[in-house]
Amino acid sequence: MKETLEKLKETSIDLIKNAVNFDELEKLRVRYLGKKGELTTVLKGLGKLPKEEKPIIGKLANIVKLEITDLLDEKIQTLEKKKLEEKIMKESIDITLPGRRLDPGRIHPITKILMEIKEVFVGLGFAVVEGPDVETEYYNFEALNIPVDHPSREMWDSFYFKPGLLLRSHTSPVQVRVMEKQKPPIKIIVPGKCYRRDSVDATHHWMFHQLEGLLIDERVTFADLKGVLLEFARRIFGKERRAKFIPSYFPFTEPSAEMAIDCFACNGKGCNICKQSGWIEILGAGMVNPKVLKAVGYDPEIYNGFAFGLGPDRIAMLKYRINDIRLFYDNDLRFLEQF
Ligand code: 2NL
Repeated sequence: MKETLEKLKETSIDLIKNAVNFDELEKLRVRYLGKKGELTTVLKGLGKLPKEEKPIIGKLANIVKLEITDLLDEKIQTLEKKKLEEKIMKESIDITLPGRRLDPGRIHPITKILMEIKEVFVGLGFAVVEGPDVETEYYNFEALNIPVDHPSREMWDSFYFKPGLLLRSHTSPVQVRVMEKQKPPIKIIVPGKCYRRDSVDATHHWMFHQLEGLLIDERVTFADLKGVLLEFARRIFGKERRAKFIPSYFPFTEPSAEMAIDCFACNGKGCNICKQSGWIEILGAGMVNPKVLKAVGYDPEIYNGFAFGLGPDRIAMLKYRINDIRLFYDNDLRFLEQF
């Protein structure tokens, strides 16, 4: 009997030690300590033993039972610990894994050129002003000395909401609004969107940008205009640029001129960009027409000034060598991602 117990103890300890999961462990518990378990059977059979063996075997059987119970408890704890460790391993974050790449987007080429141009004029002391895209005929045309029979006032050249109300065809009305509200000196630039009923092609779009400038003070000269605009041209297209001013016409300036710079691509020798002429027209300008000054209540005998208008779309096309204005407005990432 004693040997049976010793053997039972040995195998059970061995099996419990080698158990790899709770299932196996539970089976072993039933096998030894269950109602019909091997050890239980021994304990139940104690009564049938001879009197002198009873206490010895009984004591031994109880020791074995305690040992098995302890070992089972211990093993349960070991398995639980192992299970927890596995869970932690599985759920932990691998901080060495590279993160998902963010694509934060980028600056649109028109925005980029506007930032560059604004930087130049702000550096020269100009303030940046913006105004409404929807304008009245008065601010868009009348105050700017654009006569009623001027072609741009016809229905097919501007987007009208109703008679007297339209999408602005240039940014000039904003300057008129500023002059109405403020006394000279005035030194502003006005960037913004403009709208005209043009057919879309490589150089035209029904929505485009304009940036106009206005300087009003006492005794302003055409030399002031040339100084400011030459500085602008050199800052955007290179400090070696030269400029020429070609007589032109605008209803809101007198005299008026187109400003051309020597070609920044060929230094005036003649190339594709300047169409072999060596010169590139970059803006229109002039001395503000006294009629415009009168319309906003300024005395042209005291105040005068210069104004200019340029197309950021065109400037960006020249500077970044883009040959189609539609690329700015198609929202094609293959194009936009290059900026
Ligand atoms: C061009 C020419 C120009 C102006 C715009 C202006 C505005 C006021 C008074 C006088 Cl309020 N003039 N603006 C003057 C000359 C030319 O734009 O070719 N732009 C793309």
